[in-house]
Amino acid sequence: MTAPPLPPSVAALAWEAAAAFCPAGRVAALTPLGRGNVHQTFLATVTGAGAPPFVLQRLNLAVFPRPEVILANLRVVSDHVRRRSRATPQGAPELALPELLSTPDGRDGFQGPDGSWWRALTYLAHTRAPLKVEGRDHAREVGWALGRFHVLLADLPPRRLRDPLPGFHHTPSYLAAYDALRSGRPLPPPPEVRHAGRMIEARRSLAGVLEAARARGDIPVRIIHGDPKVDNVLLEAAGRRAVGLVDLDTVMPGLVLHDLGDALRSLGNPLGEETRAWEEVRFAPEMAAAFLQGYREGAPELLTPREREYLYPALRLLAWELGLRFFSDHLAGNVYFQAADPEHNLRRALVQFRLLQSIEAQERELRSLIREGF
Ligand code: GN1
Ligand code: MG
Repeated sequence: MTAPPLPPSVAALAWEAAAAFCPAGRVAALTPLGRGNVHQTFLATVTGAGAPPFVLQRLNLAVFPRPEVILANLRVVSDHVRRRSRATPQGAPELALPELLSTPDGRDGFQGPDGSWWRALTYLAHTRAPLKVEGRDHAREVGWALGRFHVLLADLPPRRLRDPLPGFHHTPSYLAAYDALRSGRPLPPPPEVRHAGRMIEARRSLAGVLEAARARGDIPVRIIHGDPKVDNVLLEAAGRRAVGLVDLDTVMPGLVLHDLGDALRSLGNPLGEETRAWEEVRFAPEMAAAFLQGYREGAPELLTPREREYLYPALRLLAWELGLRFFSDHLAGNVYFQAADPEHNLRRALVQFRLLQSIEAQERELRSLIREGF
């Protein structure tokens, strides 16, 4: 989505923050970058010192009230992956991650006089991040990158990371928050709103499927990305290989099934999650098959048989969970996900619910391609 224009006071702060990370050069331009729903992101170009461009982000403190936690986690994760990454024939790491830049006095963040928090990250140049799946090759590359990411972090003790977002991907909590928001009141009359409400009601029992498995000890806790949607995987600008992953704020101890379900619901939707044509949305099994093939190449021995059994429920769950989160935010007045207009989060929810119906209609085929894919 296009970020709303910054109020002049925030724009002035953005320049001040950028300058704080750039003592040697002069910041020449700040341009909006990416399509994140949470932080505000800019590319800062620098003149004068031959310094490379960098990424500047104003952190969303409503979503991440403890910026020091996400900054510390990012250091741990990027250091670990850099050390573990094998080198490509060109000498680059097999998987590049953005790294934190610090101010000359050694701080990882810049705090504005208005309480805002800003951080600077290395910009991974010569890459692109398609918003929607472009084809099977792309889906396979996304799978490979996520598999490598899981493997490279598999020996990092989960206690090295702090929980940046308590309750993230805890689906029963999202359902409880939805119920609290409704507090027994009927939904507003528009048919799309009623449809979204029914999509939630009819699947209440789905909410606990992974949490119950976690509580029984059926599936292990591992370090996950948390938000491996298709546009968080960087491809070579002039090629088709995946070369990096971005958006590491939700890297945390969790269930890889959350990552796998989220990546699948994202790249299995060729129209993309921002489409207005929500009634046309379909889940594409051939993309799922290519993704799983890539994941197996990246992480050949990681998943246990039990995790594989939960892959179909996880895919269903993650499409439903995101629909529930978008719809709840629509009812709450768009307080969490940045919205371009008042119906934006409703449309996003309808996209996920239509995807879910398509997933459910193809259950047999999907279960069998998952069985064959591993
Ligand atoms: C949010 O900001 P962005 O777009 O990277 C959200 C994810 C959702 C995603 C859907 C911290 O991520 O969980 O899957 O939107 N991130 C957070 O586009 O809630
Ligand atoms: Mg994100």
